[in-house]
Amino acid sequence: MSAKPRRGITNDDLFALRWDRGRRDLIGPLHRLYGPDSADLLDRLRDLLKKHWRARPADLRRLDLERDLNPDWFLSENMVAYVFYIDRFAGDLKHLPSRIDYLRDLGVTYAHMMPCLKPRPGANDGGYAVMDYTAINPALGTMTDFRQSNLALRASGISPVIDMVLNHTAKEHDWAVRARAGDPFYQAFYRMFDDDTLPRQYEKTLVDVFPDQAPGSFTWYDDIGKWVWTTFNEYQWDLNWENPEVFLAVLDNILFLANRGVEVFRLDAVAFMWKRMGTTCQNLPEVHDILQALTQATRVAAPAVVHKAEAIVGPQDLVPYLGTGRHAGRVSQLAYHNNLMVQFWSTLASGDSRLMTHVLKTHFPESFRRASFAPYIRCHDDIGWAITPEDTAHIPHMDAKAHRNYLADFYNGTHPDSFAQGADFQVNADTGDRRTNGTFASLAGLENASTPDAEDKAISRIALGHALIASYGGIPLIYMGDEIGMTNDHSYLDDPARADDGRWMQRPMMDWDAAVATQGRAARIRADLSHILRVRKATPQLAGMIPTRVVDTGHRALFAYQRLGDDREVTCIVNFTDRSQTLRTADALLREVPQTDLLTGQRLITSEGRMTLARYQSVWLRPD
Ligand code: OTU
Repeated sequence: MSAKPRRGITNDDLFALRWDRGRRDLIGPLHRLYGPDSADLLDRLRDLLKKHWRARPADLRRLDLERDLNPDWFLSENMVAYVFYIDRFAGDLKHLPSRIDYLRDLGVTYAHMMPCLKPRPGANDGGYAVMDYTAINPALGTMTDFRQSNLALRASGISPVIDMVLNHTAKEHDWAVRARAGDPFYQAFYRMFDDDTLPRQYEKTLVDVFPDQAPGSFTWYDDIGKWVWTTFNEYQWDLNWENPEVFLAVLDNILFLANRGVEVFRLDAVAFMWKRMGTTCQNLPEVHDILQALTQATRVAAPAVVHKAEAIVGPQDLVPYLGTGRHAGRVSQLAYHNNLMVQFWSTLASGDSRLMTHVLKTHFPESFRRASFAPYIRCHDDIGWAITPEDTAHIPHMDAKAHRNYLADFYNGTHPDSFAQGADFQVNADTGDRRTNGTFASLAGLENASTPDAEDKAISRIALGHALIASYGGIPLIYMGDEIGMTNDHSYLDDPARADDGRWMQRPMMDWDAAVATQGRAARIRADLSHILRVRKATPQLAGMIPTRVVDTGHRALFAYQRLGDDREVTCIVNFTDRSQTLRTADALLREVPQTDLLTGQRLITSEGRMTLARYQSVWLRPD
C-alpha cells in the first residue's frame, strides 16, 4: 500500500496520463520514420511535450478537459467555418474582434485566418513562405494581439484556425539562413544536392506544381554551390522530414502556437512531405506516419487541438488523409474534400451527375473513425480538375482529358454554353492541363448575369453549392465574400508582388457595404446562406459522425445522398439543372412518407412516387 497522503491530481500527473495514452500511437510511426533506435527521440519528444504542457494557459487546459469529455466537438452540426485574410476582412488583428458579431450572425464557429505568421519580405505566395513561425506578420499585429484576438473569438464560441506550412519554409527562415551559411545541422533540415545528378533523376517522375511561374522542383544557389529542393516557388525550401530534428522543431512551433489559442491547424501541402526516387513524391505512406505522429503528439500536450490536412489530390489518394488501415482514427481529424468541390463544378456545368455519383460513391467510405471532411466550393487557390480516366471510363462516351478541357473552357467563359467568368491558371505546356481561377459568384454566373433571370439563376447556383457543403458531412468551409456573392477582383495586376499569380482574382477585399446591405443580390445570397446554416444547426442528422451514403437516383440531373441518422435519415436531393426535374422513383429512395423538406418546411407526400424539384433546387427530406 502506498503511504502517500491523498491529494488531488496535479498537472504533472495529468501529463503522465496523457503521455501514457499518446505514447502507444506515437511509437509506431516514429519507429517507421526514424528507425528502431528512436528511444532517445521518444525521450526528447516527451520533454518537449512536457515543456509546452507546463506552459499551457489555464483557460486552454480547461478547454482540453472539455474536449477530452466531448472528443466529437468538431463533428457537431453546429460547426461552420469561415475562411478569410485578416487584412482583407478586418484590417488587422486589433480590429478583428469588432467583426466577430458578423461571424456570429452568420453562425460561424471556426475562423480560419489565412496565413498570418511572419512571411518573407516581398513575394511570399500569399503568406505560404514563412520566415518565423513564432511571430505574427507585423502588418497584422503582434503575438499579444493574436492571443487577445483568439481569446475574443473563443469567448464567442469560435475556434481560431491558422495555417501551418509543413512542407517548406521561406529561404529567409533562420534554419535556411544557417543552412546557407554552411551549418551542417541546418543543412540537414532541407534537401540539398552538390550536383544535379539526383535532382535530374527525381525530375523524371515529379509533376510541376507551378509550371508557369516556377518551373522545375530544384534551384541552384551559386553561393553555397548546391541545388535545393523547391517544389513550389524558388523562395520556398522543402523541409527534409527524414530528419527527426525537423519533426521536433516543427512540433515545437505548433505547440507554441497552440498555447496562444490556436485550436485547429491547417497543415499545408502535406502531400509533398516525403520524397522517394521514382515516384511523384506525393502522398507517400510516410506522410501518414508524419501526420499521425504530429496529431498524437499534439493530443498529448494540447488535447483541445485538431488538425486539418490540405492535400488537393485525386480520390484514391485523398481518403487516407482521414485515416485508413493502421492510421484509422489517428491522423488529422479533418481534410479538404476537393473531390466534392471538383464534382460540384463539373455537374453544375454539364447538368449530368453521373460522374459525381460514381466518384463519390465508389471512392469514399460513408464515414471515418473520429474524422471527417471539410467540404467547400471555393478557396483561395485555383481549381485543379482532378478527373481521372479510371473514373470517366464508367460513364459512356466520356473521356477524362476531354472533360477536363471542357471544364476549363466552361469556367474561363469561352465555351458557348458557359455562364461563368473565370480564367485559366498554370497552363501546362507538356500535358495541356489547365487549372481555373475565379470566385464562387463569378464562376456561378453572377458576374455575367445581364438579366434578372440570369441573376436569379446564379443566386440559385450559389445557394445550391452552400446547401451541398452544409449537408454533405463534416465542417462546411465558407470562403470570405462568397456569402455576399463577391465577383472577381483584378486589382492584383497593379501590385508587382502579386501580378504574376492569378489566384489573387479570388482573394478580394471584403465589401462591407454589400455585407450589411439589407436589399439586393448580396443580401439575398447572404440570407439564403444564413437560412441554410440555421437549418443545418437544427438537424442532428447532419453532424460529421453521421454516415453519408451517395445514392444513384437513375436520374442524371439529380444528385442524391442520405445522412444515415440513428433515428431517422435525411435524404438530400439536388437538381443541378436550370429546368425543373421530376423524379419518378422517389419512393424507392424514401422509405417512409410523408417527409418534410427541412429547407422549405414543405411537406412532401409523393403521388405515385413522383417528386418535382424546381431548377437548381436542393431538398433535405426527413420523415415526419
Ligand atoms: C497550398 O496549395 C496552398 O493552399 C497554396 O496557396 C500554396 O501556394 C501552396 O500550398 C504552397 O504553400 O499546389 O495550387 O496537393 O495542391 O498544397 C495549390 C496539395 C497547391 C497542393 C496544395 C498547394
